[in-house]
Amino acid sequence: MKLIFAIVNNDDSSIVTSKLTKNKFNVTKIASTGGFLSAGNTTFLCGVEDDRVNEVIEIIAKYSRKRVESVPTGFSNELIPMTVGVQQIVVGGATIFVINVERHERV
Ligand code: 2BA
Repeated sequence: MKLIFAIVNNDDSSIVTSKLTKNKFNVTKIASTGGFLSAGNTTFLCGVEDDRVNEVIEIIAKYSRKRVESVPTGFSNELIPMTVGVQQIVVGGATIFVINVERHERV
């Protein structure tokens, strides 16, 4: 068995949830925050048998869109006043980790 952690944009969270549950996967959603952008995102936890891992990844990949975000960049020192620019970064589709599960109990 594997445990899949998938970090997904909040805007894609509902469709990813409905597609996973429709395909009979158990999921837990955790509200999370990206360290770099400090923006909210959603972390999915999904425990699955090994032979269904790719199915989960395909669903998440299909419904998680890539986005370009503009991030302000600032620079200043004692001689140069603050100069503000904008950097564009690509966020997503989804960041996925697959971890081996040693034991799973429902008691
Ligand atoms: P954030 O940390 O807010 O990162 C948002 C996007 O900013 C990233 O998109 C990446 O394009 C860029 N970025 C992140 N850290 C950077 C840095 N130190 N310097 C320059 N650019 C940086 P994604 O890679 O698609 O990541 C989306 C979200 O997934 C991240 O939000 C974070 O919450 C999570 N994530 C990504 N990689 C991770 C990892 N290795 N471990 C844990 N969480 C991760």
